[in-house]
Amino acid sequence: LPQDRYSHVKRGNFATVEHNHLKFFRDLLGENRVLANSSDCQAYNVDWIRSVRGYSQCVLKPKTAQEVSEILAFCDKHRLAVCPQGGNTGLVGGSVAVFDEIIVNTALMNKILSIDEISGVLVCEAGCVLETLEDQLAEKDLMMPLDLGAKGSCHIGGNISTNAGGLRLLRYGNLHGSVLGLEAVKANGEIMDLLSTLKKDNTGFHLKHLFIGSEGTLGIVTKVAIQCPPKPKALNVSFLGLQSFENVLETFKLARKELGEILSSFELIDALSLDVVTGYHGLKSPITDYPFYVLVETQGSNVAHDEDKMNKFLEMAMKTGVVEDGTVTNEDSKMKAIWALRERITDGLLYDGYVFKYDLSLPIKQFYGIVTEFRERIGKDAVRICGYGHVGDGNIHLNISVKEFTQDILKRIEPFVYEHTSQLRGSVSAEHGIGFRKPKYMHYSKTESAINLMKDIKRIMDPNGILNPYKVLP
Ligand code: FAD
Ligand code: 2HG
Ligand code: ZN
Repeated sequence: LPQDRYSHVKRGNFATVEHNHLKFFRDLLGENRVLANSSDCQAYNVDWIRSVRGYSQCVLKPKTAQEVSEILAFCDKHRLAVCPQGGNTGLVGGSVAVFDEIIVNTALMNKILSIDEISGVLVCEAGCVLETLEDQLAEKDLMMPLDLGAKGSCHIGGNISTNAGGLRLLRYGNLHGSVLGLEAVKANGEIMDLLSTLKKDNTGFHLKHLFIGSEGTLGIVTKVAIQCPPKPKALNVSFLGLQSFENVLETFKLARKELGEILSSFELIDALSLDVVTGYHGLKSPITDYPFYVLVETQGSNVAHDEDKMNKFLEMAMKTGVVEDGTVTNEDSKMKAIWALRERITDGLLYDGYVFKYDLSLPIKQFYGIVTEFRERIGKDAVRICGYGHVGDGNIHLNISVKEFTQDILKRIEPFVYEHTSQLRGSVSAEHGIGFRKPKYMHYSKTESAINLMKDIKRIMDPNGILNPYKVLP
């Protein structure tokens, strides 16, 4: 039975969706925005990496905060559990139902409300797709302060709810900094208007932060105000080949020193990660084979100045021998092709079979050690053990792929991977969140008192626990 699928998680004491509930939703949203048969709901029940599957028999597609408010007030009153969903690209199983929770999907809340060309403030609804926002802002010489491989599908509300990091966090910071305000609906249906567009506002507790990164457990984000940087006039991307991880670190140090304020990204790809995209996707690497590759990007406002800096950085890196080969470009199509080598690793890995994913923050010097450690521990029993990620943010993506999932391999990876991270005072979830897959590991990165305070906040904001149950909190 669906409700007995997990030994460690039992279905909560929630009501089951019935005809009278569906009638209420249909009266509120109309026929087309209430999906209530298994085949229509199927795609909304499976996550992007196909690692979890729910049994929701009801997907709702509100268009306004008022509709979200009426849905949640009704669900709270009738003890119906709810799973908020954006683009469903989350990587920790937070965005799909675990059992039969009602899925509230934000796809139709996709209006841009305003773009202020002087202050660079964008106000939009939560269901706007990140790439659409990027395209619209580009017309006004602005850009989004975050970018990730899932940009074509993920929603800004989902990004905020996961506090997504992405490829340029090193330069533009995380969403706790760039989100100026937001509107969210609490579990009881109350609409919280925190949609400030002010840069400075120290009037009391900064409540917006409760919704940034809480993965739909405290409310449904319906609108956002974001500070957007100007679109850079000058862009350069270099792709470098290196012999060792020590050389990667030396190169990072040099990049920070020589590129200074224009450094916008410093990403690592190891050889086995590159094989994923050259092999499965048929992408071409612009340089010959190395154990490590680094993608360095600059964004600035002066073409000649930026090129000078990038060239000087490359010259120094090659002269000292830390970088052995490399290519640099400012041509749009070539930059895109280089970025694809980094962005398409995640979907390529799925062709290996089942993928164990670990999204860790580690002290930068010990950043890659975890990959070598696992190669020794698991060796040929895995199809691939690779590491890539955001060197500039101390965030590695350790991926261990196997032909198919087995408990034996799982036991050889966990809890060791979390213990190791905890011993180094790292984070067991750098940017993807906790979702359904990791609540029981949160204690490796958070103290008991911190977890208890989170539980207290949850009780105050969602006393009946209807919002994303089984997720985040242990
Ligand atoms: P969903 O997957 O739909 O939901 C994610 C979580 O947020 C769920 O818990 C859901 O319940 C909740 N949620 C969604 N919308 C709302 C809302 N409006 N209100 C309240 N709760 C809500 N992440 C990074 O941090 N950095 C990366 O570089 C990165 N790259 C990625 C690349 C690929 C190819 C993929 C597939 C994923 C990547 N991710 C990355 C994962 C990342 O978390 C998501 O892509 C993105 O932030 C989630 O947005 P979404 O709209 O798809 O949210
Ligand atoms: C990235 O940086 C994403 O590409 C996904 O965060 C990481 O696939 C992963 O493990
Ligand atoms: Zn990442």
